[in-house]
Amino acid sequence: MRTNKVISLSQFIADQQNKFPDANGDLSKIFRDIKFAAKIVNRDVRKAGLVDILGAFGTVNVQGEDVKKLDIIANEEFKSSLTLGGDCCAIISEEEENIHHIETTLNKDSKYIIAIDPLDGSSNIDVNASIGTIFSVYKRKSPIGGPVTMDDVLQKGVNQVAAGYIIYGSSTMLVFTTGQGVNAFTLDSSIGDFCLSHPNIKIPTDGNIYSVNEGNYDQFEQSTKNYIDYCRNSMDKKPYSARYIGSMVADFHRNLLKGGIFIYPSTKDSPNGKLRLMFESNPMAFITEQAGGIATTGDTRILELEPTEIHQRNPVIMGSSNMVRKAVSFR
Ligand code: P6P
Repeated sequence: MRTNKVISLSQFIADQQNKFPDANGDLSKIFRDIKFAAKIVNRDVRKAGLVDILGAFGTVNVQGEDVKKLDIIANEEFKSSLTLGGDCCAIISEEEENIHHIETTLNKDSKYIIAIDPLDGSSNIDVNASIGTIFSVYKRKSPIGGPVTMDDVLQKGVNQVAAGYIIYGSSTMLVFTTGQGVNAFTLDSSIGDFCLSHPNIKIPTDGNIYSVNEGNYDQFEQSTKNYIDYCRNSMDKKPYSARYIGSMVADFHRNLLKGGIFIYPSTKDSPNGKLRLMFESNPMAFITEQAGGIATTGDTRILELEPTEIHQRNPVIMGSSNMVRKAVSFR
């Protein structure tokens, strides 16, 4: 008799926790809180077209971008769930300029800090393209119970305890790593839980998909142009395909499963590129490396970048190791 044992996210994390004798379950509770918020945001994303929660909220976020109502809702949802869960002492969010301190009795004595992009790719909300949530988990460096400092939140990507994303696509998936490989869980709405669907994901070392906004071609450095020209005219293997959704989580997830390269390079207008180190680059770089890929600025391993500002940006080249090496060889 076939036994399709369904493994839920909670069961998987509990099992992983058992492998770490000093683990006390706090990280498992962070995932519990993220999972809960993800289900709420998923519900709102799925009904976005029905309830009047679409359209610009009329404000702009710290990035100077129009904020859609779902951005606000998602940000509040994750903050609320992590606060009520009691295991997170501070949050930095792409939607907020400064540190969000959580000083309830429980939270202020916790050791975890969350960096989150609550709804990445939000310009795609109105056109029903896949969007996502991206998160990182860090341990505070200053003494537990004291005020959370900028030094606690501005940590190099190598210090991440965990990183992951939720993609609200044709199905809703939670993909994460705690440094023990990459695993993906698909939301089964019939039981209301995320179930293991893609264990131990490894990104193919090669691929034929390059993902970059070629509308910015004229603004790119010559080395980036040369690599794009190589992909367009490549004669040394089957032709490359250009795929660009404009939602990092969607472009990243496709490459993770099929192989490919994602590039958001520096441009004349944005010398540091567009993607944020703390909210997009670091978590996706951690996942990339754990899946066997490479994540670089072109000059530096992303996870080694020393943050100086909460919302700083950096150029990004990440994906299949052989493709990234080829792209970097043009620099
Ligand atoms: P562009 C979404 O706003 C985002 O931060 C990423 O999800 C996405 O990869 C990128 O910006 C798209 O930027 O300039 O190509 O529209």
